[in-house]
Amino acid sequence: MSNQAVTPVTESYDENSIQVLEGLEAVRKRPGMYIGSTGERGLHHLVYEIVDNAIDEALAGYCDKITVDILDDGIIRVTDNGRGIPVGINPQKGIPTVTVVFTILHAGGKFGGSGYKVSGGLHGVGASVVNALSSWLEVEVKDGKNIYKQRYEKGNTVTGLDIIGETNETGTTVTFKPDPSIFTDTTVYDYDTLLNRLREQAFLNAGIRVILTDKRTDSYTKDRQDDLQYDGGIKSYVEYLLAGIKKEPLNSEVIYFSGSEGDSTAEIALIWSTAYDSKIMSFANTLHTIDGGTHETAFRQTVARVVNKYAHDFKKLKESSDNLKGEDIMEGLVAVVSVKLADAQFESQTKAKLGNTSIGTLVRNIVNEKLYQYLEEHPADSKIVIDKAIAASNAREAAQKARDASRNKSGIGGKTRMPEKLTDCISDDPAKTEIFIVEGDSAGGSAVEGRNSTYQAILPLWGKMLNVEKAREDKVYGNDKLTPVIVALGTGIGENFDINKLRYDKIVIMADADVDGSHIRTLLLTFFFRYMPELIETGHIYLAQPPLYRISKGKQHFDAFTDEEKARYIEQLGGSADVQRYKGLGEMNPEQLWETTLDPEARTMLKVTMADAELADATFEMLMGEEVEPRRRFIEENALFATDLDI
Ligand code: 1YM
Repeated sequence: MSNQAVTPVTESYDENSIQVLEGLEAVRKRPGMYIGSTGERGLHHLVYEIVDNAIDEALAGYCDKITVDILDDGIIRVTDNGRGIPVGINPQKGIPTVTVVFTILHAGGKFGGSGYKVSGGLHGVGASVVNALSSWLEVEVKDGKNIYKQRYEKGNTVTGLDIIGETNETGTTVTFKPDPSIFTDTTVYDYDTLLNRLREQAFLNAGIRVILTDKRTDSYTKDRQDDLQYDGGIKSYVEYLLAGIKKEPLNSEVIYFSGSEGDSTAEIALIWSTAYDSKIMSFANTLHTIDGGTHETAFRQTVARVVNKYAHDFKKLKESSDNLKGEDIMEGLVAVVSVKLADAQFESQTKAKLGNTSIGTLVRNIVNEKLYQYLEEHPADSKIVIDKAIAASNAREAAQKARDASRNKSGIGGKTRMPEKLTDCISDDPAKTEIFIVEGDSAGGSAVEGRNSTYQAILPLWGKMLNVEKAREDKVYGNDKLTPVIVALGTGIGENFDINKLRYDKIVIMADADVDGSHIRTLLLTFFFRYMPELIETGHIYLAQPPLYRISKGKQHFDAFTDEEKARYIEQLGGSADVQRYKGLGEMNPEQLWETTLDPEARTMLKVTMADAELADATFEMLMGEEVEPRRRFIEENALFATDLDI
């Protein structure tokens, strides 16, 4: 193996290197202008710039494998099996093209040429910027005959383009060490940050194989390796996103369209899911356009238009009914929109928003034609999508009504209109009043008759409650069981919660000691925990404890809350007594209910606490799981997680 310099290089490189130095000095002076920041983002950005060149080579059809190795000492090595950066003398500069690529600012792939760079780079300035900001950088090019190598330090050529061996392979390897005097925050690469970006690239460029390996000897991600190749492209991306949100698909498969117009192409993949929000990712030249832009807007508008048109054309909506709103049609939608175009115009420095109007037209045309056709050809899928949008629309309207109701001023005297089912107390002194949330209408009736009407309000609830953990906020607002509770308490919920507006001192949940009662208790508490935690923290929530037995002998009688108590009372009464089992709140008469459960002098209540908020939260997290069975068991087995005696 020889170590000879390529002759023409040594001749002309001195004079050209002066010009080179001037160019790259600007990059070192103001690195932020070229890579956005010198923080962690900028550090990672260096890798993307080099990888982008390899991806361009892959998109040109000459390369199908790219490796990225994280080495010790903050060093990165990127290799591809493309043609290799040209090593011949560049006629304008008189030095090898590869040297131009690494040492002259703005020397990109197709300078002066016709094509365009499709893979993204934040500022598209490429290899020379990475070189300028590296302590050293080495490039190796294999051209099928020789292996060439050149080394640079802080952007300066320090060797000629040497031939260091022979080969019958082709490709480019770039190894660099980011300059710690530039990247003063950190020069430590994060595996997952690189992985995310490379995975994105692998999805957006179907078929390209990208292998990331952590070869550092001292890294908590040491020896990790990801081999990324997605022949399904953005279709696979949508499947990946769907798996990430852990929701079920509503369509039988990912829907995919693509089209092109002149130099521009657009690809769209989408699926509806059971999720309550949407996940729409848009890309322009493989750059994630976080703020969307013309391509994403066109997508959203046209999906809404097409679904509405189909729904009307095929009588899935009543003729008289309004169009479904875009936001309702978007509910549960998971989609990737990827466009590639020659002259991408971004509305901001960060390339977060695409501005080209022509690409909007392309996306609109594709979705108009192909989504409509898809809906026509898949009537079962279409019905599910439309039903989901109608459900979203109903939920939204119900939520609005409930929100209006909870803020509703009657217009006369500005007082909030109370729920119909509420039998309020006479006093409006929030320090003295109590509200009993009672399971079932009949128990509610007895409670109304048996209560102290000055201080005690009764609100009956009936039927199965909604599981707050499984519901979205608007469903909570719109739920006909919970709305009266929210309105009666007066505080509002979530962000709008205001404890100063609380209308009662004690909020007492009154439910039977059976499975249904336990269900209602747990769900109400879940609701309070999630939306009004302050009520628990400040000790306003109680559980009524109706007794299980009445033990009587002659004129004497006792109520027992447990079997042990029952046994004790029987003994007290001389070993024999009448034992009556209370079957449930609904079967108590008003007097019994007062004596056992309502009378502040005689009743037993449990105060709900958040003694260990973290534990409670973990419990709710568990309840939140997708699996119904463990949750059902929990609800049945746990009367509650809280409880202080309060007599
Ligand atoms: C590890 C980084 O840079 N690969 C790479 C870069 C180029 C080519 C091939 C290439 C491009 C062309 C022709 C062309 C570049 N070439 C240039 C320039 N991998 C990596 N692989 N032949 C080879 O675009 O026509 C810039 S990048 F300017 F020299 F053509």
